[in-house]
Amino acid sequence: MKAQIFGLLVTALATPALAGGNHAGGHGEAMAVGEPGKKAKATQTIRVTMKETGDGKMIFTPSTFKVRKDQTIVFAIRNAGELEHEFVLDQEDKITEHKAVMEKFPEMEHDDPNAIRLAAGESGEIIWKFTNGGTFKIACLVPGHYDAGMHGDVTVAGK
Ligand SMILES: [Cu+2]
Repeated sequence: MKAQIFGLLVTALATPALAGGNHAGGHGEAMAVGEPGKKAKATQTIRVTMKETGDGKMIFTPSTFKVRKDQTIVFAIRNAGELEHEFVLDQEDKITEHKAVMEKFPEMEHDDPNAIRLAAGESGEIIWKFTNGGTFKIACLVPGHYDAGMHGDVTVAGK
């Protein structure tokens, strides 16, 4: 239900260029960034910490990732900060759309396989299979957090 509402909001907010565009995937089809993976197929675990810093920034550590196409990764994510944070993995234009929706509707929660929201001190994981080469983003879309530094790049090698 929440996911459906989110989909409608994103559609409503999409710019004409995006709405009329021919971006890979399209509505209801495979995501360019990949698909939920199976833990038994994972070949690497990447530990990621989310936190605020003493000088007012918010960060992912590490914030750059290099993986290979068709690799399944376990992202073991820990919120070591004092605020709630989230880890969203997606292509850059989807992150931008989602960020705009979150700024309008900050209470919105989502329940997507490519995202996890963690309270202070909590840990969780996302198991993801990267099915396309390219550069993708991770981000925290709690309003203000992206602009405080909470984003990073995932480079997927291979075509
Ligand atoms: Cu955050």
